[in-house]
Amino acid sequence: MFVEIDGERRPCTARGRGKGAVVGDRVTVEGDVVTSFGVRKSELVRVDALGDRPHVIAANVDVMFIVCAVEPPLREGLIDRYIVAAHAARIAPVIIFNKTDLWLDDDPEDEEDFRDRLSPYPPIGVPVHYTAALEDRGLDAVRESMKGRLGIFVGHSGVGKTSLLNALSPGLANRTQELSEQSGRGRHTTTHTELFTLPDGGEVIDSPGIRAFGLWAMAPEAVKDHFVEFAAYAGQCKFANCVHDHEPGCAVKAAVEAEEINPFRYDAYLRIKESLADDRP
Ligand SMILES: Nc1nc2c(ncn2[C@@H]2O[C@H](COP(=O)(O)OP(=O)(O)OP(=O)(O)O)[C@@H](O)[C@H]2O)c(=O)[nH]1
Ligand SMILES: [Mg+2]
Ligand SMILES: [Zn+2]
Repeated sequence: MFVEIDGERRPCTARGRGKGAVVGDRVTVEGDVVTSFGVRKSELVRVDALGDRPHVIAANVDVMFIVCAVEPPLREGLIDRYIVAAHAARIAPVIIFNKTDLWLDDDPEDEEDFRDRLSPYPPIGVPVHYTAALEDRGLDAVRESMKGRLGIFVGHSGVGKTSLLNALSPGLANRTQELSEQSGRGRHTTTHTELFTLPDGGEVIDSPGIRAFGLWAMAPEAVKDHFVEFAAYAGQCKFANCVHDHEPGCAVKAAVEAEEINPFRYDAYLRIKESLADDRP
């Protein structure tokens, strides 16, 4: 692993407890050996490829930048899962919708459609920033939300996470490019998770794109606690342990019917809850 010491990146090995260190950890180094890491203020966890073991992706993250784009196709389902994971880990979620150059030049209806689909998020406290990384558009708001914080870029492969990083900090571009070329692939797909220090202050972790995001160790009954818009109604449900599904006298469902809660978000809730129930042994 690489450790940044006084602004310099050094290759290190790990021993003992140090082997558990992940990107974002503040580590203790003896010589070039990582021996330990500090108490974490947050852990971003997901299920590994086999679907059963928890895997800490990053530590100490303050803000999760959920990157999506005009293409590959926008999937709100993935955004909703990321928001649940962020909330569970006490990480602030922010959405970045990238490649807006592809809509602005083409079809105005396209733009309206995307803005519409992302409209449920700001009211629940998740800002949406519209960017075009390749044209350096919309990045100031993103820079502002990075200051003094540790952020992570997550989202599907090809949405432009690494391009955003390069646009935010042209100084970092060269090195990222270099690494990509070394990998010898046609596409500059990110293959490992790495932390970058931004010149304007703040740090950001670039991570490889993923297809799906497994929520580890979350009981289906707990998912409701991570849909913040339910909170104002949940206390009025007939049953104290209501999971806002088929129960009679459910105030959350009533709020959905009255369109006080966004029906798409409610559907996302049911889907996530059910997917976790299916996963149970
Ligand atoms: N038109 C347009 N293309 C973009 C923009 N940002 C990125 N791209 C292109 O989208 C492709 C993927 O960009 P990357 O930055 O490698 O995407 P990534 O999210 O890092 O992908 P992974 O590392 O595989 O997860 C590249 O061909 C970029 O040039 C943008 O704002 N507009
Ligand atoms: Mg990348
Ligand atoms: Zn209810």
